[in-house]
Amino acid sequence: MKIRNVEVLVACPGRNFVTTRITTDDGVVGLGDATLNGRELAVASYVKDHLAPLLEGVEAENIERIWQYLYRGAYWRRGPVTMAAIASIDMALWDIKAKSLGVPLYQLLGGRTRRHLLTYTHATGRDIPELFDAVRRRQEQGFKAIRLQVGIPGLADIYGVGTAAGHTAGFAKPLVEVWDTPAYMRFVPSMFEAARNEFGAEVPMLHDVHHRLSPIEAARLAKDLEPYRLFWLEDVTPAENQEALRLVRSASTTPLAIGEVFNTLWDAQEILQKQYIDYLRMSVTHGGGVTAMRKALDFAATFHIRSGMHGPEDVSPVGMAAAIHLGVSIHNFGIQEYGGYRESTMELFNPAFELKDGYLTPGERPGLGVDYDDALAERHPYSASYLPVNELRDGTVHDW
Ligand code: EZ4
Ligand code: CO
Repeated sequence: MKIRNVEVLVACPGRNFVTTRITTDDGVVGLGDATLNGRELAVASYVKDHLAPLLEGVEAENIERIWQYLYRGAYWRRGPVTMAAIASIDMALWDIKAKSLGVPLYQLLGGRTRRHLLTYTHATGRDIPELFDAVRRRQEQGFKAIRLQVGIPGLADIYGVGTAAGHTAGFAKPLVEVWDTPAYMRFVPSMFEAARNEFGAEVPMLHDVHHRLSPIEAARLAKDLEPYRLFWLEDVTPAENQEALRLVRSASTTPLAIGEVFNTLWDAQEILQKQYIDYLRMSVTHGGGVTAMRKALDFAATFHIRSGMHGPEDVSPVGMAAAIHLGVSIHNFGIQEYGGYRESTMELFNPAFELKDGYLTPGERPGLGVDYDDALAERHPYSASYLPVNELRDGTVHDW
């Protein structure tokens, strides 16, 4: 079974998605997610201009070899553009192999280790009452675990809340958000105190700091939030300097999750080995595909670290399907983020996975269980869009 062609499909059914489609000489079609929010066309070019020509005529069955060929063979390794491109090829090849054998992908990964996957979704509000309404709506939809993000008094827009909330299509230039660390650190613990009083001790609650704190600030926030027993505190500090997490770890027992911007196991090596985190946030889409993520999560397992794969709306349903198949097969699954998709996105990809009562199942369709509707995609052309950037009150660029 040889690769006949590799296509790159770009569409914007409300937000941009990049999808790699591989067709074999006997007509089996596989899909892979290559979406890199705000840098979509760079990955599209990487696949179209640099990978597709190398893959035509190659045996589609040899997934591990192809992964090594694309990773080692390029000389230039790692980085989000390269790894999202490789991930999309890898996903498409796993999709093809499972379809050609007539089984859902998780069967090739060792079968199921659990019935279904616990998910968490997002609740946001400009203030606490609005946030609590959002939490109630999410609970009514069946979600058990919820990420809470709230506006900070005095700040117009902050991560996850405000005009850029959802940061989807139509931001042809990045919006600017204004950030104030002391204001944030004063307010967030009071929000979680109120949330525990309102919703009780049992609801798993999460929070995303989005890389905004220095190590000593992160340590204090983790400590201040300790009484509210978060499921996890995410991206407390930018993780380029991983040794910085030692300070946060020694200050509190609030569980930590990091890794949504990581692309390879090497990016996570130190925080895994030193057990600085509890959940690894790398996604299949940005972590080099099913082949690489399986290895990364097996490695994490030896340090008692569980999966918490990134699952916002900008990981396409193809990437989400890959995460779900992997999640039901690994032993050290933790939780799956599920941002949810608008209807136009679900129509475009027609995923077999199902969300019921806050739990995801992969479905039983062969392969990843996703399609691609070319006619529908044509009605939603690419539209340049960027995430916001963040500035301090004096105009200093800050982490977003
Ligand atoms: O801002 O996916 O945990 N989720 C997140 C996301 C990220 C976007 C970046 O493309 O932090 O909402
Ligand atoms: Co995040």
